[in-house]
Amino acid sequence: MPRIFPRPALKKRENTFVIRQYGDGLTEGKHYLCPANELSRRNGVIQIHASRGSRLLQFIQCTEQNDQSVRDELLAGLSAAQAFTSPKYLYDALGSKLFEAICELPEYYPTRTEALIFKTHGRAIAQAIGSGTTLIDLGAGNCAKAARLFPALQPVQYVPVDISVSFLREALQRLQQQFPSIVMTGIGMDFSSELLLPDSVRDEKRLFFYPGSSIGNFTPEESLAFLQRIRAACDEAGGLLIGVDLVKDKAILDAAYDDALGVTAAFNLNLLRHMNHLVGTDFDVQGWRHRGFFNDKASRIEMHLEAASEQIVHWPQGERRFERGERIHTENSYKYTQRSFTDLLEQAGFRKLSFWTDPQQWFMVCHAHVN
Ligand code: AVI
Repeated sequence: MPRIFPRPALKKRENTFVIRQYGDGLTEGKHYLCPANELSRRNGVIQIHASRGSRLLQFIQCTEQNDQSVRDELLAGLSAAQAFTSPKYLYDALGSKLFEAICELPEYYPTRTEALIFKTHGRAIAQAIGSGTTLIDLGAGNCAKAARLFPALQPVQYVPVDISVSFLREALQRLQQQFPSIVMTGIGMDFSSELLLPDSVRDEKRLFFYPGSSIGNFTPEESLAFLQRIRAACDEAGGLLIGVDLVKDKAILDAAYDDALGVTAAFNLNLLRHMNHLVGTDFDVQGWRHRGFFNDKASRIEMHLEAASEQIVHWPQGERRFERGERIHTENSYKYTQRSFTDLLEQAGFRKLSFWTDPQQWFMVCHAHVN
């Protein structure tokens, strides 16, 4: 256990990290400063030295946000011949709320269809996995989807991972009270590019949980690399539980990503506000239109922002002119068949695959073993 200093005792200075730690007699909800010599770094991952046996609710911020690399990435995309942004920039605070609203829309079937599959086949899914897992929830958000699995799965440790530990704090505190026997470790990490977990995450029987068809937001090449990283992070008893959206009628897909209320449009347009904040661009949101449609050749939904009239966008040290009708490509959401996703999993080295689907075969939950 590190000695952890309550906030008044230590001012933030170079080589200290603000960490938050709860439970085991420590005051709940306080921030602590932890001197660098009580943390270690392995390949850039910041770790707190906490004893494995202690029942702690622990939060670890692994990936450090680098404002300059965010600016460089966004401006490179904005300046490309075909302008693009990574879909991760759709999720500022407002974007995350708009995404939650999308999940409630009648047109957006994935969330409720996946929930139906878990409800209908929960017992069979838990049987395929077995008990005693280290449940690693990638993109955990409010942790609600994984929490529904706790009674059936009885994980030994629950490890929600999201871009920032602060997103996880409230949800995890609540869950720890509800499930006091599960060790909980919240991790702040951009897991889309690396998956180096701190030592306090058990190696044994890791089950990576990636619901919501978020795998669809990677290109197939990125998906393969991501699945390979997951496989490499598992021991012999490890596995993956993943939600995958399936190819279906174009009209259903188009409506899911261009709803009548315009919530998906707001979600997409909000990216421009987020960019103005991150890189100092002067996008005028009213000058842009949402486009969301299924591209059946590429088997993916594409989201774009289209200039409604000529737009000149400025930022410190640069500008770009967009003709009327010119687009910024903001997101892809790939749709798979059971066959195409099986191929991807097998290529990544997974075995013994099980699939569960809904009566309309719109969505699929899949469990895959490492061995
Ligand atoms: C988070 N992800 C799985 C959603 C999707 O369906 O691709 C994001 C989204 N974009 C528009 N609507 C929802």
